[in-house]
Amino acid sequence: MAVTRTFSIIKPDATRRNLTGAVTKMLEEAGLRVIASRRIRMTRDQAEGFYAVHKERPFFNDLCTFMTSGPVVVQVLEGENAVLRNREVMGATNPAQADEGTIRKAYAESIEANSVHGSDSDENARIEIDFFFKPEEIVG
Ligand code: IDP
Ligand code: MG
Repeated sequence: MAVTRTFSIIKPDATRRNLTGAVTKMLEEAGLRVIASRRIRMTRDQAEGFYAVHKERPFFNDLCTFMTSGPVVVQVLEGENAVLRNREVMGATNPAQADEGTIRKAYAESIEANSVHGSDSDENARIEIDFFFKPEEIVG
């Protein structure tokens, strides 16, 4: 298996409850290494651009409002098969369906306020990393 990269966001519901460290600990324990990290307040434009693939979905407007409602922590994660590894430790989108031991099972408040984002493919990981980070900000 190859060492690859993925993109993660610790969402406003988690930063509000001071869970940045707790979420990051679960990522690290899953074998992922934080090789870039920045706490930001997303603008509406950033949220709409980042989630453009979902713009026809009924939850798009609320999702952009939620993602701009408080600080988020954007991160680049590196590890063996990082995209899949991160999706496994994140758990299902809907926390009611998330497995024990996952971040969303432990911390998510709802299907919307579900504590973390993670890229769903290597190609999207590259696009999402480029959306928030310059190459020199990533130190692997
Ligand atoms: P993912 O984050 O597990 O990849 P996606 O389907 O890509 O899930 O959806 C992006 C985000 O949109 C979710 O993490 C969640 O915050 C929000 N979302 C997804 N489905 C719903 C829904 O049915 N209602 C409200 N928000 C949703
Ligand atoms: Mg997704």
